[in-house]
Amino acid sequence: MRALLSLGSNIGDRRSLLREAVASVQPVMIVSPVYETEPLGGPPNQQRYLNIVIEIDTDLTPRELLGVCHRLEAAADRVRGQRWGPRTLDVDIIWHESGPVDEPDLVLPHPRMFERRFVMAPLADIAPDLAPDGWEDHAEGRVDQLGPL
Ligand code: A4P
Ligand code: MG
Repeated sequence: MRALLSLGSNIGDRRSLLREAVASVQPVMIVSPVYETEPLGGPPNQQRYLNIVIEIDTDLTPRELLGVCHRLEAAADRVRGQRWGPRTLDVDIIWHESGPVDEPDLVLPHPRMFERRFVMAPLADIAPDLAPDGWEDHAEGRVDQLGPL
């Protein structure tokens, strides 16, 4: 089944952290261009993020995939502190072909994706079918495309 993940990093060697995460999720079908993005939410004076979206082909259920996301974050030595605070690696599930999920600790499609240019710009590059017309008008935050990972 098709699933889309959003990855972001704003501490450490951001590009290497994204590369290592992508290399350890298999099979990855498509990797978006890398975007450098303005931090949304959280404390002031955070570094800019690097963000990507990837499409994977998976037999995992959304809940099993959430476990994979948390393992990838742990492998990047992420320390959970403040919500929306700086992080070595954040991996969110954006969308899963099996359909919507609405549980306390897992909501799909990701409820905040349409407001966030750091998700929508790379998503629209690789999965335009999931980006509704006019998304540009509803998404906030400045993003700059840097090119391939
Ligand atoms: N959770 C619920 N739904 C999902 C889902 N679809 N995918 C739960 C992944 N997780 C989901 O996340 C908290 C809990 O959300 C998870 O344990 C999971 O059970 P977290 O990663 O521990 O905490 P967080 O990331 O600080 O909170 P949250 O709500 O996930 O924040 P966001 O919305 O992910 O925002 N600015 C830029 N430019 N780029 C970024 O990547 N990221 C964030 C994080 C804020 N600002 C950013 C960026
Ligand atoms: Mg998260």
